Amino acid sequence: MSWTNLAMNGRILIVDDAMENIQILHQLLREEHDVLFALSGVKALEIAHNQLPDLILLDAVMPGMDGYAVCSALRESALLSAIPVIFVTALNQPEDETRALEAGAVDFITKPFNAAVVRARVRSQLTIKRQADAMRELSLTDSLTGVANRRSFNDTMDSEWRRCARDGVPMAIIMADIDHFKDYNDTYGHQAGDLCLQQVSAALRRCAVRPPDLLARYGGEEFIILLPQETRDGAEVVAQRILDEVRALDIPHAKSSVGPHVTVSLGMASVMPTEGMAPSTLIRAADALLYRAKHTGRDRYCA
Ligand code: GH3
Ligand code: MG
Ligand code: MG
Ligand code: MG
Repeated sequence: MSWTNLAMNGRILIVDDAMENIQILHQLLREEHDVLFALSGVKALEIAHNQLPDLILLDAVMPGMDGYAVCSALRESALLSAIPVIFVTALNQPEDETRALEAGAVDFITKPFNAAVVRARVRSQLTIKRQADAMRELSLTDSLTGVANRRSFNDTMDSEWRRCARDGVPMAIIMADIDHFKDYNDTYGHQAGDLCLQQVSAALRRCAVRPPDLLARYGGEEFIILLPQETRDGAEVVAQRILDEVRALDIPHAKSSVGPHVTVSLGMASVMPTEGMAPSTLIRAADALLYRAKHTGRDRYCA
């Protein structure tokens, strides 16, 4: 797929306090894009949260929350800050445009506008947005297994930690490390090792299935599973399921001291997060328990 194709069929939110202005833009864009609309700044933020549009066309002058305030609020939201905003307004002074760009807008269109120019500017911003989304996705994904990478894990861990602390709910993590994987590579070759990593990560994925759960590749043959809002008992059930799923893959490993198939060892730690405690304390605890699982025979979890 080319970058140009990626720009088609965006989801566009039009924000204006006058319905006739919304209708004009809707006419102009509806053939190429899905169009949503809001008649106030407050409503615009609500729809943006629920529908995550690819682009927002924003009026500047509106009663209550004006376009500049909407734009600033979008920039401050972790969820919404990547959505590009184009001002579409009758304001036409350089100060108005400067103020919009300073508030975080990517473009500024003054009325009366030319339809073809508006369409072209919309397409161009959608293309940039898609490229940025694709880059972001790449930067957060492990290329071998397709699961989240360590950077992505750290970001999610930090935000889920704060959420659990705020909501007063527990959090668990499981560290998983393939047993005798160096011997596996030495026996079956590095390509077979890569395939094994893909199969094990798929098995782990089947064990962490609730929406807030996150599986990430933490290091070479080490995975980490974040289980927000999970109790200690619940996490032990997940750990046991992981051991079973990996055994069930039945991948031959003749040199393993536990085999003759591929197994994993797990460290599981859980805690009631608080703002004053660092998420790394939980990771260190799971790591120490993984070490214990390794030294007490492998193919088991320690909690
Ligand atoms: P233990 O049971 O104590 O965990 O032993 P181990 O051999 O699994 O542990 P060790 O840390 O000594 O070896 C990890 C191996 O994982 C060595 C490394 O070559 C291999 N490895 C790391 N990343 C990859 C990868 O992307 N592909 C393949 N094929 N192997 C990898
Ligand atoms: Mg207006
Ligand atoms: Mg290992
Ligand atoms: Mg290891």
